[in-house]
Amino acid sequence: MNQLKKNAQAVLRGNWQNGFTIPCQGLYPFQWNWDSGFIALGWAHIDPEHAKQEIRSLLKGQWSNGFLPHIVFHNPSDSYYPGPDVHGAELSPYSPEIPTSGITQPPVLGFILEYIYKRLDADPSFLDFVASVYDAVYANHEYFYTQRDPQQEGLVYICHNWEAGTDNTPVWDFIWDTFTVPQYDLPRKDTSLIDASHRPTNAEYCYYIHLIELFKTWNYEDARIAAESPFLVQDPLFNSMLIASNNSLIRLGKLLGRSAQVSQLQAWNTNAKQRFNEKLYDSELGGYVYYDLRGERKLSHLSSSSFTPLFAEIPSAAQAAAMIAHLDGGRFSGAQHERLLCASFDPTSSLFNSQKYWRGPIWINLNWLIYEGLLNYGAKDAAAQIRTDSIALIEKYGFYEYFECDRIKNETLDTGYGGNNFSWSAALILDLLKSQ
Ligand code: 9WN
Repeated sequence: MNQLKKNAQAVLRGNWQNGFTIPCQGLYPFQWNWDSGFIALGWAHIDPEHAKQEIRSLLKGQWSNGFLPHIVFHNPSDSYYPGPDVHGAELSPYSPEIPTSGITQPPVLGFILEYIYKRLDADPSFLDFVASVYDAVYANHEYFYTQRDPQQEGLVYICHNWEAGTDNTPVWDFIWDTFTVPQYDLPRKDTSLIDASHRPTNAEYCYYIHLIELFKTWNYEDARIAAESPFLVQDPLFNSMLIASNNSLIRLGKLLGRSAQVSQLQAWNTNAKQRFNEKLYDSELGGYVYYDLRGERKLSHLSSSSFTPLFAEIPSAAQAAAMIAHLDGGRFSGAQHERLLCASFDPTSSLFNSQKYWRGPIWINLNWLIYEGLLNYGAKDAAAQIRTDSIALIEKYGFYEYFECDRIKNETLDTGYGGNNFSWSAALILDLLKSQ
């Protein structure tokens, strides 16, 4: 265990760039939004000052309307496509001096602040730090509820697959089917850095780039995006992250005497949790699903995102039991636990692919969220299983970006998938090793 800890620390130190941490050398050479949150939690186990710097650096990219971009381009690099010129965030009147993207990612900062505070045993100096960034994180939540919820129902939308963080989940296939896009010239770098068959296809990338091109023609104006974007989805993972972060900001806000902000957060959350359960729970599948707000239809497929409401304490006991069953002898684990937890997409679906990016492989950040979520509901066996599987994969292969879930295939395999020395895999293993 000690060696594993040392190796995890070495990954984070190796990816540290004097103020922030890149997710992975070469493949992801900038600061990513939700990566940074998980990475900051990892730093809290090594050096809390680095955790604070990580968060401050991310907030340097915040727009004046509260929006927090998915990438902050602190320094130039030509090893990633698309870079700042393609994103063109400067077209928005709200964008900051520093180059950023114009799309966001799951809002994890609120709960990350609370986790770090807990892991540091309620250190008062960390609470001072929380006080110094509280308004910025709150402004980000306010942005979501005022700009990303056109029907004022308590659920916010994402307008790009990269906002989901689960970039090529098969769920998006049903969105891509609804519109056509030009063939772009794609100077991709990722496919020459790692096995191209594990990455999204060029056809999928044309959709990704087309959406960015559309948003630029609208100067990233939210009202225009809400009215016209062909991709407008309510994502159970994204909304769970926002609700969990609301929960944390409420608790931290009480400690800090922020009563007006706490009342507003409580009002958002009451509404959000109720609507989430009414709209995103699929009782036939026994889990939460995505809602296509443009097409006004449920996208009824289970993925690892389906279980993340456990983390935000949204499900009732009965709903939680249905989800736990999928992980403990059900379709995600297999009846004989022939699959390690937790596949990123339903392994019984014809769209499942155990090697391809978000279409099946195991991701450590989702495992961490589900682990913590299972503990919220007292599901100790399933929690222990997902923790053990996560640690075993990293011990066997190293700190890869994603992993094979099939137990038999893992017996003969000698590598993880995607990038190696991947920061959040290291950061969250540090946290999992700490919590039992
Ligand atoms: C696009 C950095 C990011 C993660 C995402 C993951 C991947 C980027 C890409 O890498 O996405 O944002 O180029 O593939 O899907 O979750 O934040 O690690």
